[in-house]
Amino acid sequence: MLGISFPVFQGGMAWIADAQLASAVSEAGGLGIIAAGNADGEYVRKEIRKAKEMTDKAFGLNIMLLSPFADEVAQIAADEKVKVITTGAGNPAKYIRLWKEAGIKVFPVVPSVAFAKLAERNGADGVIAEGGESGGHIGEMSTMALVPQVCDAVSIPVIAAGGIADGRGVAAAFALGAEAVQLGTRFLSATECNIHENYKAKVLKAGDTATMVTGRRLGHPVRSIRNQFAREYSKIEYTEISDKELEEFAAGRLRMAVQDGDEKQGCFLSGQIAGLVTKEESCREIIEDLIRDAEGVLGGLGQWVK
Ligand code: TUI
Repeated sequence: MLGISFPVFQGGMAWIADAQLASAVSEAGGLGIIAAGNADGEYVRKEIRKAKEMTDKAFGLNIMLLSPFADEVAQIAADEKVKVITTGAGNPAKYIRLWKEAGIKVFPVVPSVAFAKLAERNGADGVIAEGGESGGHIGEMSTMALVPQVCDAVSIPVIAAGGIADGRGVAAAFALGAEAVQLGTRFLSATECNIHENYKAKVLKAGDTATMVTGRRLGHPVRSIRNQFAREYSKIEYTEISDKELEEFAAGRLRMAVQDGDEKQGCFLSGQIAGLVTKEESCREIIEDLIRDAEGVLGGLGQWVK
C-alpha cells in the first residue's frame, strides 16, 4: 500500500520528528513521519519540502488534532500531497474527504475498538492501535489488550504502537494480528534525531518505571519521564488550581525539553519501553535490527513443531 520495504512506522513525535528524522527512517526502508505537533502551517510546509529534498521515498505527516493550527496544517498536507497522514489526539473525520481527494493514505491513531470502527467507516486506510505504554498523549487501553481486539473489529490494516522497541515487540505485535508497528521512543535514540543531548541521555538512562502520567484531570493524559516538572504538575493537578492555570503551567514544556534540554522544567515525553533503549544508533541500524530479531523470535518455535 505504501511502497515501504519494512513494516515500521516512526511515531510522529511533536517538536522531535522533523524532516531529518523522517527522511532518515524512510531512506532506511521504514515510513518516516514528520510531526506537526502544535507548530504553524509555515513550519510544517518547510519541513515537508525539506524532506522531499532529502528522500525520494514515501514519508508521512502526523497531525495532532488538538493543535490550534490543525485546520491549516490539514490543508497544507493536501496541497503538498504528502503520501501518508497519521493523526493523534482526536477524530480526523472532517478532513478525510480532503485528504482522500489528494490521494493521501490516512491512518488515525485509535485508543479503542469503537474509535477504530469509526475510523474505518469514515474511510481510513488503516488504523494505528496505540496502547498506553507509549509516550506522550495516551489512551486507557494497554497495547496487549487493544491490538487483538482492534484487529478483530476492523478489516483494514492495523499498525500496533505503544511499548514496542525491539524485535520481540515487533514479533508480539504480529502475533496479535498487526501488519506493521509504530515506534517512537526507540527513535529518540537515533543519531539522526535532533533532540537535545540531555533528552537523549535521559531516555538512554531510563528504566522500566522511569515514566509517569500527568494531565488526566484535563482529559489529556500524557506520559513523560519523572522529573521536577512532572512531580510538580502531579502535586498541583488535583488542587483548587483552575484548568487555565494548569494548562499554562504545562505550556511550552516539551520545547524546553527538546530544544533546551532543561532537565528540571522540561517535559520529557517517553514510553515505558525506554528501559530497552540503551544505545545511540542510526535509523538504518535500528530498523534492520528490529526486523532481524523479530524474524528470529517468530521463527524460534520450529524445534517444537512436530
Ligand atoms: O497523539 C499522540 N501522542 C501525543 S500528542 C502530544 S501533544 C499534546 N499536548 C498536550 C495535550 C495532549 C497532547 C503528545 N503526544 N498519540 C496518538 C494518540 N491519540 N494517543 C491517543 C490518541 C487518541 C485519544 C483519543 C485518539 C483519539 C481519541 O479520541 C477520543 C476523542 O474523544 O477525541
